[in-house]
Amino acid sequence: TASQGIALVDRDDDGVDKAFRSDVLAGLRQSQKAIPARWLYDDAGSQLFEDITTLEEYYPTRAETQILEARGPEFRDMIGSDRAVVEFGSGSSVKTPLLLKAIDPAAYVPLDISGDFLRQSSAALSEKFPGLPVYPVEADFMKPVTLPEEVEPMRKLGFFPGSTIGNMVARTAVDLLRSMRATLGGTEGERPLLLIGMDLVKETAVLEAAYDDAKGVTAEFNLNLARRINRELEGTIPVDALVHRAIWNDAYSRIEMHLEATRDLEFEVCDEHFVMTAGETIHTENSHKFSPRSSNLLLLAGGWTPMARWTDDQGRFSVILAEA
Ligand code: AVJ
Repeated sequence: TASQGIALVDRDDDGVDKAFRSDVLAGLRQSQKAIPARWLYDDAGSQLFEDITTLEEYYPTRAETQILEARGPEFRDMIGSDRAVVEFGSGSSVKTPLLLKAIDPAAYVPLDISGDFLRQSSAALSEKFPGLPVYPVEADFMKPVTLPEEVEPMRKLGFFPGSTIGNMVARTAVDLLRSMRATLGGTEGERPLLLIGMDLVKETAVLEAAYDDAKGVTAEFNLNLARRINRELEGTIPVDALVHRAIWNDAYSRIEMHLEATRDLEFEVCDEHFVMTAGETIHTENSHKFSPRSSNLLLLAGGWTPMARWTDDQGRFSVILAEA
């Protein structure tokens, strides 16, 4: 595609990521300070997230992996082997090989905004599946993406595991689902399919523990955002004066991560002055949790008709197959 080989990050003369700077400054000017969750995932943040997935309290990765392991034959029956699997956000995880092993698809097309990450995970997958054509595409999948012409004639299966959809507010999630439809194309008789992971509502204590683990790895993941701001945006945030909070917002059916000021404090970011009073927070992430009904409603609003759903043996997490 046109974007292949071209870095998608727009930097100023000092090497500062312009979108990061404008998101942070705009977010810190709000009365409820808030920074989009995507900025949690620099190299250190991505590594910390990988560590989170192995924690006792963090059940989603294990629950979804169990579903993908157990349901392979059903996936193969419903999806077939003639499709190209298009993964939104190329996983370094074990989930992708599980799906590829189960359905033995015609091609694999990982989409990712980070070219480095994309090349690494594509190389690892090609080694694991020597006969599988792999066509990595460096792209922002929040918008419709033009796929390589080799896969154009094939029917598509979109794959979006991890309940990443849960990080978006409903309006953004619907926009993404519609973009996915556009990316995957298809006609009346050639409808694309989507296999999507969506985490389920459960006991508040279980949810809050999953996002505030005893070892403090999730706290480090959250605090890393403040460190990243200090590092990349000439920030003077007193990180020692912030604490990690994971709060269940029942009205919005989501876990919220915040960084809370333990005292009145002041700091600069890119020469702009900010103040926080004790107890005030910076909202850093939403992780929406779904019921079977709310997940169906969201998918339908985004142009997808649910066809089948699976949960792990403890009913914690769901994987849904939907048709455009
Ligand atoms: C990768 C976005 C699905 O919301 O569960 C884990 C991120 N944040 N612990 C999630 C996350 C804190 C995770 N997602």
